Amino acid sequence: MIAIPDIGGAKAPGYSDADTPPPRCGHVAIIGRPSVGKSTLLNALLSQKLSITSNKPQTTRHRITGILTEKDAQFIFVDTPGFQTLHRSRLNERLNRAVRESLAQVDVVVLVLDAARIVAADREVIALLPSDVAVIAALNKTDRLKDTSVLLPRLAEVTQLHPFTALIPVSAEKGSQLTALKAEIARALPEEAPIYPADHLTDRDERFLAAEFIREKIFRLLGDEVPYATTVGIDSLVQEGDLRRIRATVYVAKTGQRGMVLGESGLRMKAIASQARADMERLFGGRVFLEVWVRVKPKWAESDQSLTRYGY
Ligand SMILES: Nc1nc2c(ncn2[C@@H]2O[C@H](COP(=O)(O)OP(=O)(O)OP(=O)(O)O)[C@@H](O)[C@H]2O)c(=O)[nH]1
Ligand SMILES: [Mg+2]
Repeated sequence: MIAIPDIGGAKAPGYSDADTPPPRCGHVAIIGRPSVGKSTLLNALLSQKLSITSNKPQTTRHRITGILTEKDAQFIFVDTPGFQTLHRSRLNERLNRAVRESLAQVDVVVLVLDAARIVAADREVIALLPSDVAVIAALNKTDRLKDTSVLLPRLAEVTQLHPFTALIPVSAEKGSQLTALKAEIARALPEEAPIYPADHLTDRDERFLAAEFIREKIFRLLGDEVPYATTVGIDSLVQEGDLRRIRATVYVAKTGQRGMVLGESGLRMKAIASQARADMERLFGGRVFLEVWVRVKPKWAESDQSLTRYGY
């Protein structure tokens, strides 16, 4: 469990000054096809960079819980991998399973769509929606719409696809309409006492988050092939005062990919490590010494045994 670092006034409000506990609390799954902005939306809702994002589909490979505690409600958001059916692989089967499992255990679903267009892949996700749970459609990336007059017919189109509780156009990147989205989610949450203390941010530990930040830089700094052949393991994480010493290994599937991750004179690896370290220091609230190795592990994504070992 990682708590929100104290970065001067950014702490979530506590309950100590309230006489009664907040009346609403529940799990909110964020689902949608790849690249619609689910993880960007989670981070925007939390005002924290917790879940990794990139312009490549299937960046997220795990369920990640992000907890937001406000005066009247505790939202336990669950970011999920993009649901996809185009590419079949062992890894994708596990990612889709994670989406299905998330849907089985939630109080509210936020279905993220791209406000610009609804495609067949969105309909496949909609087909998974449970009928007994409130589903709110968030039409994301409204900042990208050149002509906002498309929004009205788009909302009419989306209404036909499922009995949504609400439809909210948002921009996760610009942070617009998030208050309206949160208000709709809160209305659909059960009246329950909070499950987590007010300052808890996620159920994931620092080892997981450290590996994810490294994976994000690989997605952002490498081309279209290598990120999908890559996973990251944390060999050790030792805390000495406010310094964390982290040793990580990037696993690639083929020898040639190792050189691509390292880059000429190791320069790409240097950029990956230094950007990942900056994210870790921000989230963990202390200094990080990061050492990253690259190893070839053929077919890591194709055997159930190694997928389980790498946390999928
Ligand atoms: N312009 C704009 N871009 C956005 C917005 N939200 C997300 N993006 C971009 O869309 C891309 C995908 O965002 P992610 O948050 O990684 O998408 P995701 O749905 O989590 O993707 P997967 O985890 O791969 O399924 C990134 O390049 C984001 O910066 C938005 O509101 N406006
Ligand atoms: Mg994601």
